[in-house]
Amino acid sequence: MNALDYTKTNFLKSYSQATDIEIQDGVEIAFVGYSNSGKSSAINALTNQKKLSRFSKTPGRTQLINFFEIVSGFRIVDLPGYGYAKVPLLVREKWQRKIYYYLEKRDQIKGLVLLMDIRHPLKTLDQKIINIATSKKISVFVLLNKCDKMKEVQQKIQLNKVYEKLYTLFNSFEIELFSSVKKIGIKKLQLKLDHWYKTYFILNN
Ligand SMILES: Nc1nc2c(ncn2[C@@H]2O[C@H](COP(=O)(O)OP(=O)(O)O)[C@@H](O)[C@H]2O)c(=O)[nH]1
Ligand SMILES: [Mg+2]
Repeated sequence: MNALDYTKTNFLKSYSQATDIEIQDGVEIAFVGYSNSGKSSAINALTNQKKLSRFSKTPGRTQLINFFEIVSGFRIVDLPGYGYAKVPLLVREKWQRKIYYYLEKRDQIKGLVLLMDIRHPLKTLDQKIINIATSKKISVFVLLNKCDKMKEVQQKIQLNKVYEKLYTLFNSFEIELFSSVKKIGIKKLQLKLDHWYKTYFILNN
C-alpha cells in the first residue's frame, strides 16, 4: 500500500440520517466531539484543504454526517457535533442518537479521533463516546484541541491530567496536543491515520 496523500481527499457524500448510509466497502475513521471543538478545522488541517469540511459560522447547524475519501475505500467521516447548547434539549438528543447509531452500527469504523477543547476536556458526552468505543473495541486518538489557547507549561500539565483520567476509563487510546491554528499535532494525526488504515489494509490483503 502506498503512503496516503491526505491532500488528495475529496468530498464524497453527506447524509442527514445514519440509517440512510449505503456506502459499504472500505474503512472509516470518524472525527467526533462537541460542536465547536474544531472537527472541521482539524479535517481541513489534516488534508491541507481550506474548504473541504466547510465549518458553518453557527456551530451545530451542520447536522449532517459528511463522508470524505482519501483514496477509494479509505474514508474520513465528519460527524455532527454533539451538545450544541443553543438548540432545545429534544433536538440535541435526536442529534446525539444519530451519532450513537452511526458509531454502534458501522463496522467499517476502525478508529475514532475525539476532539476536546483543551480548556474543557472530558465532558459528559465525551465519556459516552468513550464508552461506545470501549464496547466496540475501537481505538481512540484524543486531540486536546485549541492548545494555542494555553501557555505551553499549562498545556503539558493539562495533557498529563487528561491522560491520567482517561487511563482510569479505558486503555485503548493515545492523546496529543493539537491546534489547527498553530499547526500543532497535524503530522502525528496523519501518522495515526496511516497506522489505522495500514493495519486494516494488511489484515484484508
Ligand atoms: N484558537 C483556535 N481556534 C480553533 C482551532 N480549531 C478550530 N478553532 C475555532 O473554533 C471554532 C469551531 O471550529 P470548527 O472546526 O467549525 O468546529 P466543529 O464544530 O467541531 O466542526 C471556529 O471558530 C474555529 O475557527 C484551534 O486549533 N485553535
Ligand atoms: Mg464542523
